[in-house]
Amino acid sequence: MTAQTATQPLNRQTYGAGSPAPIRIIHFGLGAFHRAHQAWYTHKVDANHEWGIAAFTGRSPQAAETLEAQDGLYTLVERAEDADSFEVIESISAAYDGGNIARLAELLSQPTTAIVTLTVTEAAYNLGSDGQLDLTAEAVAADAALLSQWWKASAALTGSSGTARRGAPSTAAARLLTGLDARRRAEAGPIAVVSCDNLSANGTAARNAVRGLASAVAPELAGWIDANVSFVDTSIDRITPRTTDEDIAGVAAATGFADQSPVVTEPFHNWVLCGDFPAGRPAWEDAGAVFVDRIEHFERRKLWLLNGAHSLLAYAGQLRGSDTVAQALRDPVCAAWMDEFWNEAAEHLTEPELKVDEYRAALLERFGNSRIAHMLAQIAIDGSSKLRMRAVPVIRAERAAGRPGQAAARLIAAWIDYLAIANNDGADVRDAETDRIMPLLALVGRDQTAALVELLDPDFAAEDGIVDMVHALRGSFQDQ
Ligand code: CS2
Repeated sequence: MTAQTATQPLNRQTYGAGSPAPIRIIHFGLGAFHRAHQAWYTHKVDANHEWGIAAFTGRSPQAAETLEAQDGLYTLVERAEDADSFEVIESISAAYDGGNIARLAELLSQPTTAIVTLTVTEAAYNLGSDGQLDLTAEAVAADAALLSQWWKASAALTGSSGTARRGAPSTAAARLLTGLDARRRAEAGPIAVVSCDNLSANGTAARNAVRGLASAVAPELAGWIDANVSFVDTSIDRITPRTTDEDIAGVAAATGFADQSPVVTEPFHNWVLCGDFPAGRPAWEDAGAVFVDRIEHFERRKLWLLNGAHSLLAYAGQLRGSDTVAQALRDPVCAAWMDEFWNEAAEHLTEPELKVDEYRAALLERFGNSRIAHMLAQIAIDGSSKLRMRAVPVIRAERAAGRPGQAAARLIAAWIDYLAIANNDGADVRDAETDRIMPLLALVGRDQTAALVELLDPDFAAEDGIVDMVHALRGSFQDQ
């Protein structure tokens, strides 16, 4: 494309797109990742415009306003090592503030609505270390109280749609539960809920979050969910850094559209799904999605090799002065730690179809793409919930095999050093569990290490040698 100077706004009229496709998919978490992944897959396979998405924001309502002003359209920039390519994505038919529960309920009451997808972050599931919904978490407790009050007052569960409701739930599980209750009352039939967050067994995680809340506030609804909601497991993959002002200017210069909300992503994409779609689905396989009967090993490969390495680079790399993934990879010390971590994890990724050597080689290329400025500080957010998926299971598997799990322990040590240094410097600790982490950072020495290891996994603190192994690795990041 040639560079242009004059730009025009991006919307269905200026772009010459047809009317938005009818809404059949509801999405929670209108971030860049959703738009680079599920919305892109849907766009690719929906030439007849049958599968529109209604996307609800999670934490930034502003995102819905910006996208609505463009009739849901946005530019996807595929950033390869040598060049960018640009494509306008048309699959989002409407964007809403996540607090718009009335609209959510209305859409979920339609029998034509077939799928709910989620990208709400690992931490937003509010699961405890036993994998069940943590009903004591402040936001969950507040939503449970609110829903009980609504349903008592409106007798919603016995059939009437009830009186005007005050307030709105803030957690994804409570919002979804409200929508599912509307669907149940409308007798709109079964539906698939598809978690696209980086959690192992993410379908079960979504079920535990939603069903856990239903059991606490409306057991009858829990029964309806068991009979009517299919929770699909997925492994999702596409590296998508946050959009910068420079990206916005670059899209305008290259395309002539003043898109206020483009997304930049890598060319690679992968989506593995396992589960039923009782009300139908787009033919995502036509864009490369893979439907399997068994998914755990694919999830482990992605969570350990890609995400685990990301977190290791995020903490160790920043401690050693890097800002991006590609920079950290150019630091031979970080690269060697990552390799060691991969070797350790690979011991437990033995199914031939995982093709671990090829996967590792591809990851080196993807991480090395220096035109993707994937900020380590972004990856470092919410380490507590991420490390429970990315480091803890590798240590467990290693110890079950009679080895210490040293490379995964280094990831935990780097996380603790990173938090301790941020705290000493008065910087923000960005983690959904900050309230639990901050008092632990006031401890010193081995006590601090033990407390943070215990936060990740209560069993680890008692298990011989784990805390000492992590503690011995602390303080080793800057001096090599
Ligand atoms: C990253 C992921 O921020 C993070 O925690 O590890 O967002 C990662 O980029 C994606 O899972 C890639 O598919």
